[in-house]
Amino acid sequence: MLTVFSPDHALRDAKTELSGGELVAPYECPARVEYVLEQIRQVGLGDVIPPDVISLDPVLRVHDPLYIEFLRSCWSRWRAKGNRGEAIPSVIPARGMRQRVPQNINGTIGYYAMACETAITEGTWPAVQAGANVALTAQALISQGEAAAFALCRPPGHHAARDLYGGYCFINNVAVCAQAFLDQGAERVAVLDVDFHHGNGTQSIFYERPDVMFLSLHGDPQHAFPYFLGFADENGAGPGEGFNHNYPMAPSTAYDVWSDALQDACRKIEAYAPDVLAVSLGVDTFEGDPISFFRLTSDDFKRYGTLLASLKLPTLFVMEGGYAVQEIGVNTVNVLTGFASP
Ligand code: SP5
Ligand code: ZN
Repeated sequence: MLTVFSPDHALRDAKTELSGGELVAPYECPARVEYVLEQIRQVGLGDVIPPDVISLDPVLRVHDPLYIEFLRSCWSRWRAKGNRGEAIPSVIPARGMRQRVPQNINGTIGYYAMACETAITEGTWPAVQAGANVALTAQALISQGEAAAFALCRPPGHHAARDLYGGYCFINNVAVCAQAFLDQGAERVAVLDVDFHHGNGTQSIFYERPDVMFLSLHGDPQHAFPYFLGFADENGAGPGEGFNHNYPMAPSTAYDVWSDALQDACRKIEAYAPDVLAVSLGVDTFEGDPISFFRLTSDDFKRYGTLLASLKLPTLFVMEGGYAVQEIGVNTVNVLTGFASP
């Protein structure tokens, strides 16, 4: 299996994350994907290739142009106001407030935020853009006939909505790829999100559409980020009714229960008969993850990789979360080898 990777991910190197009322070192750090890369080489998964240079057009198929302009200009606008720390919002347009974009960057940033842990920094935009190009280059490989490809993206994407960043995400890489498949002739795309957290951004982008089925296995939002979306009764709306499936699961869920949910999701994917499968691959379901509460073991990742291969669909894997940095390489590559050599 080919992997697409760009060293430009390292430009996203925030010093702060708002956590428990403190500014801590971010969980979503550059070392994460370097461990994955090292393990890919260790097991000989396949060649690692750089992304193509791609315009923002496919990104603008799922994101608001003014939001993308905000991401591009946020850091310089933030600094120009005399702010000394990394860019985080202090006010959000909550219930009853007007949903309008203010001119002052201290307001603009709150308008576009779905969470406040994620700081915007000097190199964030070029890293985010490189990450989208990584995803789209892997997507193009599948379009051109590869059976599978791995987009080793960073930062992750699945919490980013049409005009919202947060949860460490800015551009929704998997959503951009799903739309690109459709724009290149696919009729139906399934997006399966196995990251520990609900893929609220991907869900919201496709919620009213039947051409993308979204399925997410995740920590019950009563207890886990993003808290305000990802419940079992969210099944899609309008023409998208019946094409969204959530599997919220309780603290301490292990592979027996988790894999039952995955098999149910696989049956729904089979019935949908998509042209292609895109997997939001987060490995923060691992028992050792510092911010999550599932109990998957490193071997379990290989097991479910094999399960995914039984769908026999062209499959694009897109890197999302996973914060047990020492083990992220083994866990991620176990999914890919379980898939490629079942
Ligand atoms: C892509 C992805 O996995 N995003 C996850 C975003 C999670 N944001 C909230 C993190 C809260 C961390 N709290 C740490 C408490 C440790 N004791
Ligand atoms: Zn996650």
